[in-house]
Amino acid sequence: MMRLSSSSLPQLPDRVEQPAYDRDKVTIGLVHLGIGAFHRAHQAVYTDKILADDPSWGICGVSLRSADTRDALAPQDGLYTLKVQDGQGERLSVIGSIVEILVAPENPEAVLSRMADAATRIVSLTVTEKGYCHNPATGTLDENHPDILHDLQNPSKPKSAIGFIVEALARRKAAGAPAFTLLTCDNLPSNGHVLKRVVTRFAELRDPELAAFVADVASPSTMVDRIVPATTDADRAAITAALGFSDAWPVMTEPFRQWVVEDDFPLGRPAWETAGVVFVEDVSAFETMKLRLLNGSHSTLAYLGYLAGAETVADAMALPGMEDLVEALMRDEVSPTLPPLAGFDLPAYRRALVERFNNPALRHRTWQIAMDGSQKLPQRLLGTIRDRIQAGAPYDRLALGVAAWMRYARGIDEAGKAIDVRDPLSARIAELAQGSDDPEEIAKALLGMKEIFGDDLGADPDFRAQIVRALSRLFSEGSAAVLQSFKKG
Ligand code: CS2
Repeated sequence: MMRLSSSSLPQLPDRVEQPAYDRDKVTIGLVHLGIGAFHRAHQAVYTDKILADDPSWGICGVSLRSADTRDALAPQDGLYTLKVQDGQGERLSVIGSIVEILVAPENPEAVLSRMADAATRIVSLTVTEKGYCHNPATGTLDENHPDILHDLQNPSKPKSAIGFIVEALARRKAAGAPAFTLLTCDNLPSNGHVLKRVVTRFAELRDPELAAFVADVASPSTMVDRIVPATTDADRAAITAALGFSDAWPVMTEPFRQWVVEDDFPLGRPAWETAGVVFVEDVSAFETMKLRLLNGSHSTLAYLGYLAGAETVADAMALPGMEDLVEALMRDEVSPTLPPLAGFDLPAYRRALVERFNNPALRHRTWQIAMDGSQKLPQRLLGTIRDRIQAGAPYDRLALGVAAWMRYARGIDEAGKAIDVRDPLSARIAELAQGSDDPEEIAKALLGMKEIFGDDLGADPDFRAQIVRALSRLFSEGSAAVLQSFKKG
């Protein structure tokens, strides 16, 4: 079987959409840190749509850790297939906007010179929550993070996104070149502010003059949304069969996509609005809505679903009681906390979420969403809980989500088997919570983790009582039975 590449484009089946521009004319204007599946199903797709009008915005994708993506895409000239699917059908497109791929650990210098190049006007990121090397409860730089300590010692051989950004900005400053715009696309509240805060603090630790330059960098906040499960071998085989060419690195996604961006790009930006991006002055209301409704529900259903034996989100939604729980969580507990969005149909948004979670064509594993819970909980569930407490309003479903995280992150499933918990804090969580199976003790130990629960929530007696109640039910009845009790009618 021949490989997908520039030379195979003319032979692809007609139904496969192709880049509508001459890729040889595309030059690099944007460097993206973290070219995982999400970037390739989201920002790279929006950019693919504008390159015919302006070929100066090609993407240089950077992997900060593994060489997998480069190794898979280099023989394919950077091309890959995007499969958009739901219960009704599927659409295939070959995406061509990534024209260079660099692997940071192999050659940090190549990454830094690409970022420092005057033609690079935007540096965007999808490095996941933990990639910001910050304290998730406060949104400030974790100055004891091993990568941060390393990057302060070795500024020209950084490991973290933060280290790369600051060193590249230092080089631009030294060359008298203007700073690029930072564009974070991770699921963090006020993501642009958080990024700006951590890079400025990091620069301060290096040199105060550099910090002044970094403090002036534009760092608009964004809200990104598209559900993108990890690609499987079965996906690769299906794409290869459909294309007649093999594709080692396709991405699977849903029809829905949304990107809301604050319009602050001193060196210019792609005309992404022509591809459906919404530019606004302040993205925070969109961000809060998406993080609390979509991601808050996602995490809740991932932990409860995993514990009840559901492999995918769609399987979890099919558990008796789950859909009712998620609907009530969104409607009664989350929605009243959301800032107003003029003209926005919130009930329709919630209905669409339920439908998206039920998408039968996506095999989105609960285990994938369950990852990095310590980094996700604060913005997905805990902020909402704080608002409910302040309003004197009930929040038992939200508390159940947090308790399910504890039950999961402790690392032992309902049958007594080990769970493969992926979380930067997994070792500490296990140490704190595995010694006992008493809900009181587990809640007490985990609520003491201030980097997750802050100084306030962990010490709130009502919150603790709710967590203990939910955890006790999860231990004594099991997740499936707890879910059943939410079943309507
Ligand atoms: C998910 C998100 O993995 C997760 O934690 O909740 O990746 C989610 O699919 C996206 O934010 C959807 O836009």
